Amino acid sequence: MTPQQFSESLNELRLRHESLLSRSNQPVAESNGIYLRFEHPVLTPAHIPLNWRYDLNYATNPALLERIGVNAVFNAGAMFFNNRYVLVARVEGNDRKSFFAIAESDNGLDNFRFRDYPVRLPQTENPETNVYDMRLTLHEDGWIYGIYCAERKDPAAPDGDLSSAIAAAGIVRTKDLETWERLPDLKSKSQQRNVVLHPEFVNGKYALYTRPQDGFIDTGKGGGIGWALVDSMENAVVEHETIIDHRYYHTIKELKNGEGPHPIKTSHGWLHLAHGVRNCAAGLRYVLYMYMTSLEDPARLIASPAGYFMAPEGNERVGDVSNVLFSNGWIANPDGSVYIYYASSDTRLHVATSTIEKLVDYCMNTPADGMNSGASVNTICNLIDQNKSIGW
Ligand code: M1P
Repeated sequence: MTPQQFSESLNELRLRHESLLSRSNQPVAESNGIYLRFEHPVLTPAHIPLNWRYDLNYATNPALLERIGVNAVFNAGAMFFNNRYVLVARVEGNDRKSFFAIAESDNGLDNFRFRDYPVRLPQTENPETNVYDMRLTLHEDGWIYGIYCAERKDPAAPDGDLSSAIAAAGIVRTKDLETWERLPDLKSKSQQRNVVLHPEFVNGKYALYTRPQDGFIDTGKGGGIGWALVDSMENAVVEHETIIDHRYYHTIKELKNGEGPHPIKTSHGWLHLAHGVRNCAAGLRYVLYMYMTSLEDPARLIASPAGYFMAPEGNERVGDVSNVLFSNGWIANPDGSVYIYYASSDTRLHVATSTIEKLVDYCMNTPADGMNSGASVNTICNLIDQNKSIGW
């Protein structure tokens, strides 16, 4: 390219990028009444700033080639901070390494822009190979905690096994989402992924949602979403874990499940968003589901609507790891609306909107799983009878 062509191509690249970043996002008309999906994802690899990907110097990159590719932007922790909607996204490079990067928007629905640099995460003395899926919790102790999966190669893997890994919960905290203090990883007898900090003290202790698992991928005997009280986040140790949301045969969470973002407090109880996984001929299928726990005892289940809340649809079904919806971030607004940030197929991040009122209604009034086909038919027949009795 001549210098003139270089500057024209760069200009084109900038315009395309800017038009993507400033594109407005509208709800799609079709809805089940519970939530609204939006027409565009809020973050994709194409949202990554150009100066993270291109050497923009004509002298060293005269053909304007992309030097550092980004494969996916997904699974974001979320919070409202300093009057902005903030997402801590999982960014995965073409080199398969994930890292965190913060994108912000004024309205939470579109115009998300990444900050100047990705997050430089402090390391422990045993540096991890890969990090992902940060859950953000503004705790009543005044700190914002980020808990994420810290993945390391399994030191006990036999020669030639380059896949076995160990999942642990990495912990950082911050007051400003700029400077991060690394705390020791969560100590637990089992491997852990999808660990989430509850925002309030419970009996004077920090409360964690856990997901005990025997292996890196398989939860094995890990029975579901766990609950553990720990004395301190500076040396967090799981001494005792109870399962609060179990996995069951022939349900959407038969194979495994995991807490999403930290639950939202409502006057009816704590609202939880989680993911459930089942296996099928096409591979693992990840869907989102909800449940509620009691205000008096956040570990006690009070509502468990059957089945999934959201499942992959249309283009969401296709991506790097197809047939996956995953969420680790949502934001409850003061007006009662809730913005749910969910990723599809480990590739891109979307938003869906609902309200506390609708989500509580959904949880409390959707029939629970009867655990067999006959019970499901009875539930439908009861509804038909009720409707017939009022002339429908
Ligand atoms: O690929 C789907 C998801 O798999 C993992 O989640 P879980 O531990 O529940 O199986 C995570 O790697 C997650 O990031 C990913 O979206």
